[in-house]
Amino acid sequence: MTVPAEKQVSLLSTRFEQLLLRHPANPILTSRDWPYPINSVFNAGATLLADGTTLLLCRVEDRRGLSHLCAARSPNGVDGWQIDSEPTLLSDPKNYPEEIWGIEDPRITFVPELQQYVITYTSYSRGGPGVSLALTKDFRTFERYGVIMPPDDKDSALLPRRIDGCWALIHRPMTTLGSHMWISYSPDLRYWGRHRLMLEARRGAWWDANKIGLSPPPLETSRGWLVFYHGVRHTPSGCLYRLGLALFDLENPEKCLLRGDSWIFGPEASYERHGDVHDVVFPCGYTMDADGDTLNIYYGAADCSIALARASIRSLLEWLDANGSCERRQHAQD
Ligand code: BMA
Repeated sequence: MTVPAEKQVSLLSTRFEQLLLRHPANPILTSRDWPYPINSVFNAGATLLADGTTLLLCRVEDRRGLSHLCAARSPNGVDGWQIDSEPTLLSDPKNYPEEIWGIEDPRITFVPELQQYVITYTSYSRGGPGVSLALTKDFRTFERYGVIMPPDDKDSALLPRRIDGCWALIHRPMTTLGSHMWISYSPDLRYWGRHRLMLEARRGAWWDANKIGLSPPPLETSRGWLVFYHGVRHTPSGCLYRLGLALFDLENPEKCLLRGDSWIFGPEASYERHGDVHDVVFPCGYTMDADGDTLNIYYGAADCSIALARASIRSLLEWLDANGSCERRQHAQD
């Protein structure tokens, strides 16, 4: 007898604590939902608008292989999506040459001080991927600040408030020593400095060895900044993208308080295991329910679709208390 794919997933999953629960309607958005011809839709930034609408700013790949961003709005964050009838934010290589090969993987931070959403995204330049920033009030018009971190750099998000008077940006420069998470500071969102290593990829056989990156923007909790990050494991059959959890000090966000040893979410369902790029779960955003505890995490699945998983902030913190340490980071630095 063949066990249906979804049953196999739940059999596998019951062996570990399930912190992120997949929505039964997954995948919630695919290329078939799009009002114009596209290859794929994945890796979406997410936010709740003032009227309670869920807005996803989706990475859409066309059939040249280049990406742009397109907004999808839903009253409940699961279905009934109203998708912009044409690209919402297209690359503009005439004015921003760093966007020549498209724009990708947006993260959205609502900044109360500015009363605007700050979007950080990957601009794909001739020199490789860099980080660009744009501001918007309504996801219809955008003020572009251009490239703020030169190549190779990506996986970036802004903290929603200043730290010690400065804006703080997490990002992932690539170096010959590995791909680690860094944090940089700015007085005005344009000029960045005081670069600090924030979280290192581990080494050897670890699931998050050699290459990590921020997933959605950090979430401010009373215990610290809760950070989902992805770890990339290189295997003979390709890369495995999984999700880990860490907690950072509220007023000193480069200080790691806790880091989980194991991943908390990885590709298991068929739409995560098979696609344009197999075995990828890649969240770029979440919304929070009115209970102040439930997170709706939106993630790209296998670079082909957008899926939704729910998690409780309280349970994530409890899991970190039981499973987190920062010793290994200390060792790595030593
Ligand atoms: C990463 C990013 C993501 C992508 C992932 C898997 O490097 O480029 O956009 O989802 O690879 O292909």
